[in-house]
Amino acid sequence: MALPEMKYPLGREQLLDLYYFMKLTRELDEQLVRLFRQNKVVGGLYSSIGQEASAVGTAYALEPKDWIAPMIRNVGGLLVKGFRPRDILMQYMARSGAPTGGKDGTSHFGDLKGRHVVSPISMLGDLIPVMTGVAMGGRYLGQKLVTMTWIGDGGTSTGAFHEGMNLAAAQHAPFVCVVENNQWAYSTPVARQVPLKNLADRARAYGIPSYVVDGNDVVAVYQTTKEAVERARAGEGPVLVESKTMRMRGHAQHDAAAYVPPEMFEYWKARDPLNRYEAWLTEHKVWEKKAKAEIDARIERELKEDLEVAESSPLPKPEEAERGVYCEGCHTIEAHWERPVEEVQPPRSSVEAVWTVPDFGGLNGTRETSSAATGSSDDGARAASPASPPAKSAPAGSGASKRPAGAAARPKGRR
Ligand SMILES: Cc1ncc(C[n+]2csc(CCOP(=O)(O)OP(=O)(O)O)c2C)c(N)n1
Ligand SMILES: [Mg+2]
Repeated sequence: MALPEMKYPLGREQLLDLYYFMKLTRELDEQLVRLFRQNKVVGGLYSSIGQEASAVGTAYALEPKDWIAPMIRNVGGLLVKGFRPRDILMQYMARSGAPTGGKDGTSHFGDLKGRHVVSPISMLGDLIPVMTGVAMGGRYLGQKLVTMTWIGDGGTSTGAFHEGMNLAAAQHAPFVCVVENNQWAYSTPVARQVPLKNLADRARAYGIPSYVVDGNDVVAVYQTTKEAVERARAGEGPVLVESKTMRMRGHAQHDAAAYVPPEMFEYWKARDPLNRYEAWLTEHKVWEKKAKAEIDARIERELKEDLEVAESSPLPKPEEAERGVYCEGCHTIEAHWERPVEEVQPPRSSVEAVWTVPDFGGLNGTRETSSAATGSSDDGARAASPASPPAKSAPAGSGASKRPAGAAARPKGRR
C-alpha cells in the first residue's frame, strides 16, 4: 500500500528513524525499571511508557538549531536531540560520567552549547516563560529558531503555565507548547481538575492557535507539530498542541496506580503507540522483517554497550559534593555576545520613548511643566512650555497628549 498523502512528507529513512527513537525510548525505560529493582537508580524513576509517540513525534518536527526543554516523560525528545541512552542511564544512576556528574538525577540536565537543550528542574509550568525568553532571544539574533517545551495536563492548571502562555502570546514568541494530556496528574484524573474537554481550548484565553492530536499516532503527532512549528517560525506567534495519550504506569515507580480503572489501561493498551506504528509500517510496506530485525538488533547492541559504560562509571567522589557549587575562580563565566553589547545596554536598549518625562518628573529638583493642557504637541512633556501650568496638573505618563486642547489634566487613577 502506498504511503498516505502527507503535508510534510516523510521518507523511508525518516519513518524508520521514528521507529528507532520510539523503540529505543521504550527499551531504555524497561532497562531503567530493571536497574531500579536492583536498587541502582538513585531517587525516583518516571516512566514514559505509552507516551513515546508524543515525545518523539514532537521533537522530530524540530530542526537542530531549535531549542527544547524536556519534562520527565520526554526522554524520547532527548534522544531525538542527540543524547545517548548512556547519558540517561548514568543520570538516573547518579554516576560521575552523567551529564551532571552524578549531582542531579532524572532529566535534570541540558546542553546549551551543542544540542540546544535547556535543563529543567522539578517544576510545573516554569519552562514556558523560560522557553518564551529563548524564543525571543533567537528572534533578536535573527536565527529563525523555534523553541518547544512540554507540559502535563495537571501542569496546565498552574499559575506559571498561564503567566508563561500569556507572555508568549503577548510577545508573539516563536514557541510551541505541547500539552501532553496523559489523563492523570499523579492520582487526579483530568476531569477532576479542569472543566474542559480539550485542553487545547486553553489557547483561546491567550488568543493563539491550537491543535488536538492523537498522541499515540506518531505520524499524526509529527504532522501536526510540524505545522505548528512552521507557523511559529513564519512569525505567527506561539502555538499550543494538545497530544492526547495515556500514562501507562504510575506517576513514578513507587506508585502502583491502583486508582486507574483496569478497563482504562485496557483501552489504551489496545492503542499502544509502538504496536500501532509497527502495524502502520507493515501495512504501508515501509519495511520488511529484515529491516525491523536490524533496527531491533541495533537498539539491543547500543543499550548493552551503554549499560556497560554506565555500570562501570563510578559514583562521584565525596569531595565532588563541594565542587562546582560556588565558583571560586575555577572557571570564568563570560557572556558570549552575538550582537554588539551596546544594543542591550542603555540608552540603545530602550525602545524610543513615546513621551519623555522632563527632568525625570521633577526629581532632579528643577521642576518643568507639561504642555499637555495646552494641546500644543502630541508629545506633551517633551514640548513643555514654561508658560504652562505646573506639572502636577499633568502627571508624567498620563497619556495627556490625547486630551483635547484646554481639557483639564487629571491624575490617572491608582494602579
Ligand atoms: C509546582 C509543583 N507542584 C507540584 C509538584 C509535584 N508534582 C510533580 S509532577 C506532578 C503531577 C503532574 O501531572 P501532569 O502535569 O499531568 O504531568 P504527568 O506527570 O502526568 O506527565 C506533581 C503534582 C511539582 N513538582 N511542582
Ligand atoms: Mg498528566
